[in-house]
Amino acid sequence: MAGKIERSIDELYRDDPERADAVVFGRRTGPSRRGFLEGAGLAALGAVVGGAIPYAANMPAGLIPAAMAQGSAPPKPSGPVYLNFPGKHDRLVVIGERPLVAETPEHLLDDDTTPIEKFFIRNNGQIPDQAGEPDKWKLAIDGEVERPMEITLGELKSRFRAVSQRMVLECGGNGRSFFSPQARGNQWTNGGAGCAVWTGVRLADVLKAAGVKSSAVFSGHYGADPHLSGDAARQALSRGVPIAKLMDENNLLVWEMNGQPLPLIHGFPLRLVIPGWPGSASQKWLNRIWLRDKPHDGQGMGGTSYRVTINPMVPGDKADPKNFRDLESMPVRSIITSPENGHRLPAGTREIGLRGASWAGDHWVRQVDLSIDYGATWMPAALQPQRNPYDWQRWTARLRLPADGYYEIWARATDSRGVAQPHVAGNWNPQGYGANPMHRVAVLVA
Ligand SMILES: Nc1nc2c(c(=O)[nH]1)N[C@H]1C(S)=C(S)[C@@H](COP(=O)(O)O)O[C@H]1N2
Ligand SMILES: [Mo]
Repeated sequence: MAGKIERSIDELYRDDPERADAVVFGRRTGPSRRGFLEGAGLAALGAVVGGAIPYAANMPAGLIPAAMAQGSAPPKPSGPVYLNFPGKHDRLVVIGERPLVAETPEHLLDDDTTPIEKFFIRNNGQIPDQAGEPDKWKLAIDGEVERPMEITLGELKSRFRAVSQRMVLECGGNGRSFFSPQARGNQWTNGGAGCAVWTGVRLADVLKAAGVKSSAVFSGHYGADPHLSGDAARQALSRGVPIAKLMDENNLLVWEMNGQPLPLIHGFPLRLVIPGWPGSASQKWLNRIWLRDKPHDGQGMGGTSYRVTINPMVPGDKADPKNFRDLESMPVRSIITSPENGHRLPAGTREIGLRGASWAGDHWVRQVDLSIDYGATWMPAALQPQRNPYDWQRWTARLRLPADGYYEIWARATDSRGVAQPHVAGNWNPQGYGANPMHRVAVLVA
């Protein structure tokens, strides 16, 4: 009988989290959904998560226990589909097959520098074939410049000074699966991000050589990947940024990743890296930068693409096109990279070591805090400095566990402006940008 209740709660959290919550926490009405876990609900939930819950009194209703969910999205009953792709780790999770999109589970982001095999993949179109000599690859810079140019990769390497910087690349939709109701698009958890060492020349040096006119206000980026339909007149993706961001010295024209030639899937032979903003600005297979006298209107600009609301909207409502602005700097985020969600420790363990990473778009992270009691108390992590702007910041912590049982460890980062991660994804928008709720992992001491 008890077994039946446990199984059904697990299933219920998958199928109908709201009802599962009502069953476990008791039905609550009124402005606060805060439930109190006791009696039959506590026993049933304890059985499902595999142990007593020392901080059960603090457990918030309306949040699926971390043992059963990554964030607030219920897991697929069928489980994840793992990527099978040359040179890639076999535990990257496929989010889409066509176009190919794959994310890195948080625990695989545990390296200081994300290895190529673990780096996420995001395509909007087809993967181009790449025959030919990389140094003969041509990049056009045209539009609002004094001297339009067509420059080869070989000339970029010989005419400009190369630099290497470790920087985060993050998909604009990272965290999208945490939105409720579900937003349209790839259902990323926190794994649409990685931090690699990028080698290339500064975009600003090259643009200065072309002579940026005062009429240039925006860029438009183009790549060689065919549109999914195969229609040669259509772009898979063509985004751009305002001129002030474009001229930032941290933007690179990149041909090496972690000291290796850029892999084809990451844009070989040449890509842009425009750190801190949605990854979609970092064009792969880059062959043209068009400087424009007005905001770019390429594929992926306008409407609700890569755009967030100006004033909050009712989740799920029809979007008012005038209420949107481009998503610029990515929001602050931290992830626990060790232990993995669902980690078990032997009974009697009273201390746990944690590692993680944190980053904050154009900003840096000034603090990461951890909680094992559902946010009642917080402990600061030891946070490492950045190597260079746009690097992520690794952190470590040791926490005391007062008793055996089921814990959720929550991580919350605060950026250099004082903006912290929320408990749940806010500012819902139709295509799901900017979701950065705290990451949490379940740990069982038993
Ligand atoms: N040419 C081209 N560049 C592109 C894309 C694309 O579909 N085509 N996707 C963009 C998006 S949305 C992201 S998040 C990053 C992902 O880079 P990665 O696949 O190297 O991880 O590439 C960007 N550059
Ligand atoms: Mo993206």
